[in-house]
Amino acid sequence: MLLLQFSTSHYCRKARLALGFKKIPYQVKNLTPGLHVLKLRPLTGLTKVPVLLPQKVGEPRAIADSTRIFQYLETYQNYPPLMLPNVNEQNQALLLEDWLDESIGTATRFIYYHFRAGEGKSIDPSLFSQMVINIVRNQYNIIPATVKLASERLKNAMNVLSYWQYQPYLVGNCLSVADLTASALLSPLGLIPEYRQNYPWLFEKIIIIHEICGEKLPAGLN
Ligand SMILES: N[C@@H](CCC(=O)N[C@@H](CS)C(=O)NCC(=O)O)C(=O)O
Repeated sequence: MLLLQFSTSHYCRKARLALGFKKIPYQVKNLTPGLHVLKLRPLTGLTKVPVLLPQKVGEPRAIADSTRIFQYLETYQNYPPLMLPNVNEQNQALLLEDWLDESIGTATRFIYYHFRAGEGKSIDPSLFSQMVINIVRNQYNIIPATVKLASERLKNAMNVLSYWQYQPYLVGNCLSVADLTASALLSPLGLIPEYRQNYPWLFEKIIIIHEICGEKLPAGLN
């Protein structure tokens, strides 16, 4: 299998966690932001990574979107399962996945790029890195007012998810789409001292799940 990705994308990390959890061998191809559209649009009709190419006869040519990739991988190889056996618990896990994908993953993007352009500029002050950061900030309208909204949203998310520190899994008795999604989409916060200080339990969970999935730890946690 081949995963088309941006190396820094937390949604691509989500797909890698699932591939690693299921121990499915794969390769990655890092696309160049901007030029990625030329490759992706003809393949999927969409413009976002991750996109998974199964590269096998009888399998779909391309699967776009991390949620669809999870669903595909579950049918491709159901063990170890990503979906929970109890229907109510599985629905709860899917709800958490969707909330994390659509709301929280975008909020972490705002906080992360704001940090990298300001307090965290010294992590990579190179002209190229700052140029990429500024392109992303413009693309998503990352300005102080939207960053404030994202920060409030994340504070609420931490309250909602805080029960996780007292139990091994977000839903039910085994690892699910919810744990993998939270680990990937909140991982960019590991670089930001304020979050590491306030929510040490979150980063303990992120580290454990990365170890289970055989995925390299995100920056700030290694
Ligand atoms: N809902 C999508 C979100 C993926 C996403 O936002 N990808 C970003 C990178 S983190 C992207 O490809 N952006 C480029 C673009 O929008 O053209 C998923 O879960 O896969």
